[in-house]
Amino acid sequence: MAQKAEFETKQGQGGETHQAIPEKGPHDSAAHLTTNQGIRVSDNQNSLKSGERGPTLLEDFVLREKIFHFDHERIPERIVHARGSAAHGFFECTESLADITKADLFQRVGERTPLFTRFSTVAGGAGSVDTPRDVRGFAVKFYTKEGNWDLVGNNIPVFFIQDAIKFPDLVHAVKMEADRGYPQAGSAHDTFWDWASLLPETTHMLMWAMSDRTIPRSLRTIEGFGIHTFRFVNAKGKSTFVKFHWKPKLGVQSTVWDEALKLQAADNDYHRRDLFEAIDTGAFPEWELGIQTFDQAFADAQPYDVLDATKLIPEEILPVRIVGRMVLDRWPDNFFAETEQVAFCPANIVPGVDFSNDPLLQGRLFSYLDTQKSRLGTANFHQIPINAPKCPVMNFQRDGQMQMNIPVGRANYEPNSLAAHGEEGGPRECPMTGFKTFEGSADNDEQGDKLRVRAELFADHYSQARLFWLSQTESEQAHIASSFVFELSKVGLQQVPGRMVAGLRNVDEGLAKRVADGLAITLPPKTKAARAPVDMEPSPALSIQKNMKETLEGRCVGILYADGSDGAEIDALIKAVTAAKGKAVLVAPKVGGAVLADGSVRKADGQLAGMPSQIFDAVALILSPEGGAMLAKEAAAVQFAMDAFGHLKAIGASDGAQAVLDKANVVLDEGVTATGKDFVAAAAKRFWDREPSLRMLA
Ligand code: HDD
Repeated sequence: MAQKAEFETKQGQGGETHQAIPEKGPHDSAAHLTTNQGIRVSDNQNSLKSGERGPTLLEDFVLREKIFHFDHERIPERIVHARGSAAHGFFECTESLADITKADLFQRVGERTPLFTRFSTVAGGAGSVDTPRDVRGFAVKFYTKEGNWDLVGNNIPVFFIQDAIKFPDLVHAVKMEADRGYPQAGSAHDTFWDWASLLPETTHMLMWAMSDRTIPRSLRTIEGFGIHTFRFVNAKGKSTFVKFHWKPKLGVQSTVWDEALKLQAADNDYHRRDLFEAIDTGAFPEWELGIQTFDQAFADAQPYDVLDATKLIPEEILPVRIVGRMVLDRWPDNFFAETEQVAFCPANIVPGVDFSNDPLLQGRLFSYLDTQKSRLGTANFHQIPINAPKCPVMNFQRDGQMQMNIPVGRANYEPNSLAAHGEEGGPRECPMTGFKTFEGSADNDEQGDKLRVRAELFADHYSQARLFWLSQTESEQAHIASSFVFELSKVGLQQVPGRMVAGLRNVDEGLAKRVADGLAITLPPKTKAARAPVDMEPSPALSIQKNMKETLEGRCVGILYADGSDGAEIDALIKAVTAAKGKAVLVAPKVGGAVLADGSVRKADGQLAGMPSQIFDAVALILSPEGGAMLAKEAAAVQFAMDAFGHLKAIGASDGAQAVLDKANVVLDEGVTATGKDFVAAAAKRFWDREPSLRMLA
């Protein structure tokens, strides 16, 4: 019987693979499978049974431990920003800021500080798609020599609310509805718009949320913002207000709405895969760090309050000074250990950086530390490797669940006189170099009374929403108006769309009318503004289209070919795309490839049915007349061309592709070219002018 069991064990293990791995010798323990107690496991395929067909035995500690650990693998996901992707990298100081901050990472040009950056969507769960219309989180943990500094921002420079006390309402309203459990990862539903339409302070951020900023092409092409006004403090104790900006090297790039929707079906992990592949191939994503710095006199002269997180400072008024760069050059070794367990907190600052009295920021200082305790389960979450500072950590905090350190000696209190008597006394305060909170109160001269109020200028909810609107191109305005229509069209509560449009009349009458028309509702009376808006000069820096970089770098070209295609034409295009630092991907009806005109077989990177054109920035169709005629009867090929055209992308086509283009209603314009030089130039752009001929926009 025993012999039989042994025989069955080996069979059950899937034969050859098991046999092919030689068992290591007794001294080579690294490769041995063990339990968590270090006991070597002889059989990882069969549980311990009473007899060949008998019940499994409770005694089986190998089975019990394995299942026990598995049962507890998941931790609570983040209450917001649950879906995220992250990478390691470094910050390099390119300009010394010693005059305005003593923060060590900004002192010496060329010095690098390791960091870990996590991007996220906000509303969806951890397993939700990458491309819903949503704000993107942009959180950076700098492991400085003086401790960790977390800059926890978003890809939009303003926020929905002015006071942290409203955050739980925002999150409850936007996440899936309490009774029905949907929608996942989207704001186009009753509760979000019910709440938002009742709160005029959301208007400015809503304008951004309805713009193409919330449907980014890639995480590599989003801006990042610290949003709040922070402080820098220099060695003399002087404070300077500062706002932080991350500017992507590749410029800001977004998708169009229909493309974003189709991407959800084409690839759930579109942004995660894109980030992974960029790092994997050595095309390291890069951002510049910029700052806007100002003093109290500047703040006092603005028509808005710099402590109000629903306001920005236009770059044209206060230019952004580039002081460093961030490069992401290493994918995490383990998703859970690093991306999931990383714990950001805006309260993590270093000497030389300090907070302002922004009431949104002040509330955040509590929330993040608090949430990590329920998410990571212990007050010792700072000891998890991804969260641990890379400088010494020494204090008298002790014990707690999952304590990983073994402090030695008796010194667990302070002050103590143990050192004077030959024992280890432990660390001491550092009055000279330790963190000191900035003492000045220039921005808080009303301290004293306890008031549940907001400062006067916070009541202006529309001036900057209008500034944003007026700064957009015609095409961007059409996208914003259409997004409002789309989102409000999903709202069933009768009272909500009109209420929203009534508020938009304070932003722009034309916008309000377009949204009302798009919903086929009568234009409601204007909402009375709590404070009359002021006129601000448009800021071209707030437009994506006005600032797009015409570059193929980091962009991806899909080349569709089939039996009979010209191999030389394919090769020439791959060469030209690669020379322009783009990536060429070969798509054929069958993944094994196609037989080219010269009889050779060219393998594809992907099958047509699994690689629709929305995953590319531009497409080329290199087809023989026979291949073109064949693919004109293939819906996926026709859709490939039709979507590329509809998503305003460049299309390079050989003569033989004409039948597919005709079927796809692709008409000639400056974005539709032959597959040579002109196409490579066109592939670096989007053709916004094409859009009005293709879809009805509000
Ligand atoms: Fe927050 C996570 C960004 C306001 C409470 N937030 C979180 C993350 C980002 C932001 C990027 C994900 C970090 C990661 O990748 O792990 N949050 C912002 C920005 C805000 C903001 C830019 C406004 C300017 N947040 C905000 C407020 C509160 C919170 C006002 C509460 C009072 N945020 C949280 C949180 C989260 C969080 C519940 C969820 C998971 C976590 O913290 O670690 O504490």
